[in-house]
Amino acid sequence: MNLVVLTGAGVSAESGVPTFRASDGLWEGHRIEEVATPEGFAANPAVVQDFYNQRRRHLARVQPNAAHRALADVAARWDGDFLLVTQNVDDLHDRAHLERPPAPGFELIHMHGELNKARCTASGVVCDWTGDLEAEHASPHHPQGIMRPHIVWFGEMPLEMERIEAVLERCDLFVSIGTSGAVYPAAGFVQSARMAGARTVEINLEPTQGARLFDRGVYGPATEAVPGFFA
Ligand code: BV8
Repeated sequence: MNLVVLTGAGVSAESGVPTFRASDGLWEGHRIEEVATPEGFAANPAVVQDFYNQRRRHLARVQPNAAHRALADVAARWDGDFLLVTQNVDDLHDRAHLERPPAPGFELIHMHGELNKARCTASGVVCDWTGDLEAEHASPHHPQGIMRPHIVWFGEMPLEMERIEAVLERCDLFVSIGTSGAVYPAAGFVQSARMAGARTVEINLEPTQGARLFDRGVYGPATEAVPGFFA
């Protein structure tokens, strides 16, 4: 059986990583356009680099939770193909799979990039980066480039979309975990899975706007609902 799991900020919430839809609509005190768009970066690279540096430093202080570990257990014992596509830019899934190595059919895709990576704006070279990035941090790869966060901002194409769509076309079970379904194209994956004839399940703290698109809903904190569902 081919499994696709899509995760969002809700899977990392109980690790202490803030979700996006805070009540005030701000994102850690910033308007999204200011810190998560190419225009915002061009206008004020120092504000954007600092926004990501703060999140990078916070990430170093948190740990994977029972939901990340439950998915790593599934990946270790799944005997078909299992694609875990996350919208999250944290490395909590990566760390959970390091602790519990996956079976050969497993693949993890960070479709919106990764906090602990940076990219040269001139050459596109991506490298691991866990320190602070200064506003005009010169690229070690390319004399004309500066380093930017390896993050997919609004208006930018998510990563590995062809691969994700090819896997969704032969999906048997699609499970969405901890995402509000507010952002496309990720929010459209459930429709692609349904077109492929997959069973679809939403696991979230509470029903989302898109709950009716799923065959089944499992509601509660991810650290309880995810291990429970895959037990
Ligand atoms: C693109 C990286 C095209 C940044 C992110 C109008 C209509 C439709 C689409 C658009 C439109 N106008 C613009 C668009 C496109 C736009 C979009 O969808 N905008 C939205 C706002 C309408 N999308 C894009 O721009 C995307 N690119 O379309 O490119 C293109 C085509 C060709 C060529 C070039 C370009 C790119 C979007 C990527 C943006 N980057 N992240 C960073 O992290 O710094 S988005 C960011 O927000 C996340 O990655 C995630 O994708 C998204 C939503 O967040 P969630 O993960 O769902 O988190 P949220 O807080 O919303 O929800 C948390 C959920 O968890 C809730 O349901 C809550 O109930 C639950 N929860 C909370 N606690 C728990 C829990 N569940 C369980 N247990 C708990 N304890």
